[in-house]
Amino acid sequence: MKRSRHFSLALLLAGIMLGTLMGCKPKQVKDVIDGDAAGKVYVPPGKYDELYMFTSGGFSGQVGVYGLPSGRLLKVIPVFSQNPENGWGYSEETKPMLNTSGGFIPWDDAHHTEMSQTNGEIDGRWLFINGNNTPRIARINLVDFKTEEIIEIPNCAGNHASPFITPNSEYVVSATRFSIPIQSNPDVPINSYDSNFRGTISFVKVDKVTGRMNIAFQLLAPGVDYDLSHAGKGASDGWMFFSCYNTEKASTLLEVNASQRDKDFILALNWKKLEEYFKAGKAKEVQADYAHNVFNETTHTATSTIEHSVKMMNLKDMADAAYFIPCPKSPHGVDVDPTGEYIVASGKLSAVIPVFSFKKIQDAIRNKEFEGNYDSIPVIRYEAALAGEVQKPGLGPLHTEFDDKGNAYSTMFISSEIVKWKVATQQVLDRIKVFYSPGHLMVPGGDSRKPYGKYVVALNKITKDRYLPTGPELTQSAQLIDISGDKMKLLLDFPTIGEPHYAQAVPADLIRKNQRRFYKLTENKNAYVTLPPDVKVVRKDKTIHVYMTAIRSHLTPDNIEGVKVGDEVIFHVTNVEQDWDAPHGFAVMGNDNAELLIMPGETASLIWKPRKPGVYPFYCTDFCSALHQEMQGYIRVSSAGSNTPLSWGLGSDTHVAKNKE
Ligand code: K7E
Ligand code: CUA
Repeated sequence: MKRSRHFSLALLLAGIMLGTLMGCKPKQVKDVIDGDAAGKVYVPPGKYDELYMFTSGGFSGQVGVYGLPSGRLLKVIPVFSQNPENGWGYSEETKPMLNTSGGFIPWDDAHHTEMSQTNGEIDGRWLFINGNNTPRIARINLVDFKTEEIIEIPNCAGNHASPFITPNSEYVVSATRFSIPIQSNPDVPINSYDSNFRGTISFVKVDKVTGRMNIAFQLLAPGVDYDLSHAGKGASDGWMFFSCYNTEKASTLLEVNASQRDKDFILALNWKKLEEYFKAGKAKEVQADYAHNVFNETTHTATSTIEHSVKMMNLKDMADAAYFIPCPKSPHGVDVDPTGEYIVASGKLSAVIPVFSFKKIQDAIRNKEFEGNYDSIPVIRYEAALAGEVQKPGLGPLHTEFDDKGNAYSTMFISSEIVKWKVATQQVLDRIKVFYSPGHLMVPGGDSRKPYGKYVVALNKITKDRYLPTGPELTQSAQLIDISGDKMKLLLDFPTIGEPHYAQAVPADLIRKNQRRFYKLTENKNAYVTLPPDVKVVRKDKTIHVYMTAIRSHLTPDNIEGVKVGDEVIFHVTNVEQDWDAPHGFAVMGNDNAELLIMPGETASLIWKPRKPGVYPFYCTDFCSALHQEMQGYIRVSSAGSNTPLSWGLGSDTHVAKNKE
């Protein structure tokens, strides 16, 4: 009996997928390309784009920075993955950023960009992003587009409902996608899911001035899958909403077994109340190891500290702080409109999009309009919380963003379209095809209290025939759509790095005016910072430190002798330029890590272990001047037993090491 139900559900899913493949799409879907599309996306040479867009790099672990409306890629910011282009995660200064309680982990799966907010508006200071696989949250400083901090989230598996921010950047919040056995002995049978598996929700405090993160408290929560989240704002400020699936608590064949119940949940948390409980001392300290990595902008060096405990509260003991709201069919996105009154939940297999009213949720709580409990948490009656449903939006609703005119835009993964509807009436106004299968979508400022509007960007999972083919592995893509009029109009397709789950965009001025152009040498506190008179080479046992400078167009020293096989050479290169756009690179023949790309005023270090005697060239890897090709030198390596003295020089200025070997 049970088996046949599984089978028929699988058939239904297969039918939907087949329908998509065979191109059966809902009627009235139009492919509208704006007649003046070229004019609307053309940014003449030498002119700037109107907006910065930040995309998550998905399985690349990085962040992409694009200009809109041109779609030009401006930068890849390395976050959770090593990046040979600039030595991120390879240089000695940056390696600690990728440290975790489980050691050095040079890759992750990044999903949600989240910019800091003041008063519910994007303030352009920091960009947060989650590492999904090895649970981590990173913070990028938008003054220099550099990852400045990464904190690991313990007691978490699949840091997916993360990092969603509260309206004054009080917290970035993270919830587990996968429930797991938490605490004491986690070695339990998988089929004991129901009794042993739990979720956690972490409130990570953000310092108002420095942006520094620390885990304030964690909540032990029912053992379901927490998928996505958004903070309340305006009317609903102080609350946080999470989509939950697998309320069936299945641990195998979730495709079928987690799709049994007609409704799963939205979890509504009163975080201000939870904060009060926490301040009143309701949390227990539990043992948990996690790394907290910080990049210091004056030492240009990261440190990694392992922390050993977190404060935990059990959600079911937190009276009046948590409520479930039934939500059809495995909800994915949960999005809050700019006023904070409407909470939109997208059930992946649902035929409607439910829109909940914050006011009605509050009334229902006051009047105890509950249909029962789930794991000791009251479940509000669906109708009591509902403002209305968007009827026939399309197939496979995933995510919703908002414009500045009271409209919402939702992605339909299966029917490959964006649907525009009116938030207050839930009436569908327009729809446009996208190519193909959008996940998230993004309106600039579209998850904040003050959307900028003008465009929506579809972040598509499948590109198939949209670009020149590149073998089996194809690019991901974004599509820019004009939403300034009543009808949505397609303007531009452009490829993206990795898989762009979520993205955010803001008017360029908000960020451009704060840009750092170089690091001041006078403020460089790196342990190996070197100014021209202090250039030297120092042996400490089998480690040789080269205190090197780089300036157009020479590296000092450029001749080094006295290195022996078995030594480890560390080149500490200070770029002594004090000018915008004057980086130098550094590589030495056979170095088995990556190059260094050193910004003006910065110091970076690279380890090199020569394997056999010889003379090895090193050079600047960034074409920095007319005499860039001359920016080169040699290092001589002698056999292990040789007595070649350690010496270095530039031109006629040569030195021999005074220190004893
Ligand atoms: Cu929908 Cu990870 Cu936000 Cu991808 S998630 S699409
Ligand atoms: Cu410095 Cu090329």
